[in-house]
Amino acid sequence: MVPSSLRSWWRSLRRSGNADYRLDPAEAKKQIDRIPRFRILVMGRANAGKTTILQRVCNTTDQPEIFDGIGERVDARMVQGSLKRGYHNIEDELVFKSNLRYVFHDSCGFEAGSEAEFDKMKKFVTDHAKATKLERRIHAIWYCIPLNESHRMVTAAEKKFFNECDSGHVPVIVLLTKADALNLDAVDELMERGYTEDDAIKEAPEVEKQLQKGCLEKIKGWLNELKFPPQSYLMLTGKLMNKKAAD
Ligand SMILES: Nc1nc2c(ncn2[C@@H]2O[C@H](COP(=O)(O)OP(=O)(O)O)[C@@H](O)[C@H]2O)c(=O)[nH]1
Ligand SMILES: [Mg+2]
Repeated sequence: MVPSSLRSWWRSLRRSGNADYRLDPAEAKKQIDRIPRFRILVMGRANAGKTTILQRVCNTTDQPEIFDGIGERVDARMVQGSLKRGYHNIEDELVFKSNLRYVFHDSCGFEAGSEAEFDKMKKFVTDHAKATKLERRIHAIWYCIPLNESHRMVTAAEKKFFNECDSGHVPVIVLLTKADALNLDAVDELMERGYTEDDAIKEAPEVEKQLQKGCLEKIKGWLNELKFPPQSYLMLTGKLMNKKAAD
């Protein structure tokens, strides 16, 4: 059974639906301490910034160690080699030595459009969402959407996932990554309006905030229409990507 306080935490996450939402660190710690290992499925297209977030959360720049579904170590080079060929296994557990409390699964594969990979991901979500043993369950899904490609923020892959994948009670949180790319967009926009480069750089943070807000609204507009919309959205700005916030 899921402890009731954990359920109420999920409910509060669901209710918040707010990009600025941050759990009080003390409360987060209390909840996380209830679970021996926090298991998270990380999704998002290649280069969305998935590995970077996991490293940030685990306070490391190391690559994760990889174990297969029965706890045998998988040679990292093999996985990287096979990753290129598209044989990455969602069941593999990614663990960082620096923080053994987290176990990550990387969905890498279905975003490229393969129906078989999508079905595998969906089965993984359904199986692990229902798992009766808390230890085997996935506790959250983090769906990374990068903001550096403004023309393709929400692609067919995101639409398919949020239309077809019912994660049950497992919260899906959209992480908006690479928000810093919008700073450059803001500078460009100001220079197009006739600002000098220096003035544009000075004024950029304000415009950057508006661009962030605009991206968030657009993404919410697209995803909240779908059958299984995310529970919440989190903009990973510089502030949130720094070490203290990552804790
Ligand atoms: N500008 C910027 N680059 C990022 C950010 N996060 C990741 N990157 C870069 O994007 C590339 C892909 O990141 P990675 O975490 O490997 O993506 P993954 O393929 O989803 O695991 C790397 O070169 C990262 O350094 C970010 O927040 N801002
Ligand atoms: Mg990666």
